[in-house]
Amino acid sequence: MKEAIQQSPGGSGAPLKLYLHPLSSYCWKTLLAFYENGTPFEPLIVDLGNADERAALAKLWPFAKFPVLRDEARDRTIPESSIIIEYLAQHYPGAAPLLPANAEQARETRLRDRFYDLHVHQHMQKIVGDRLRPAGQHDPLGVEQARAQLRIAYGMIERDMASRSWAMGESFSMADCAAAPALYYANRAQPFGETHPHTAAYLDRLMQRPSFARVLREAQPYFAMFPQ
Ligand SMILES: N[C@@H](CCC(=O)N[C@@H](CS)C(=O)NCC(=O)O)C(=O)O
Repeated sequence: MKEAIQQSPGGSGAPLKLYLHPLSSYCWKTLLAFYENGTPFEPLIVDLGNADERAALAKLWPFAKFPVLRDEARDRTIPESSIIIEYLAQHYPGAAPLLPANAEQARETRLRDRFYDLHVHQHMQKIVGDRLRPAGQHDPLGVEQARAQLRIAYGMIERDMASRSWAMGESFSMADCAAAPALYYANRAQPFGETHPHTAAYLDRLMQRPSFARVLREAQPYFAMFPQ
């Protein structure tokens, strides 16, 4: 596994190791949380096409999906992007709380995080993933169903973002960490720039945010690998 992402301050030797790939949308979501708070960590790039690296990741999380966080100081392995963000908020809090202390607002933030993962991100992955399937094994019905679900989600986001800067209002939160990669790649899979101006403006704000601009900059050398 390589370390090709610029180290966060104090990164090398930091107790937190993040297994990731710089092109992976769910990894972007957790990178945003690290960068928002300047939390030191060691990025470990996993090439899933390499059997040894895949096996090493599967030892930590048998599904061999990233991101996976390893906290050496606490001897804990944490999979799942939302749970990693919650873990950081709990054990390594920074200046930018990504989950509100207020229980009602925290639940609402989790709902929006789920919304972006399940109703945008997942459908985007279905469309993009279908391009990687071997000839003769595509799933046009599944892709059309994913597109229909995305259209519903875009309509809901458009209504919400007409009156707010970020997913939860005026504070950047875990829900925005979920929204940024989901909308970035969804806009490539099923563009919304012409039809959903508030959603497009929200994506622009996300892309201008220093944490996400950094994620995109670091992914740049890998973009040629993205299936068109
Ligand atoms: N629910 C998981 C999803 C993780 C996920 O799907 N990761 C993708 C990359 S964006 C992955 O590892 N794909 C590799 C594979 O499925 O083989 C999370 O939130 O972390």
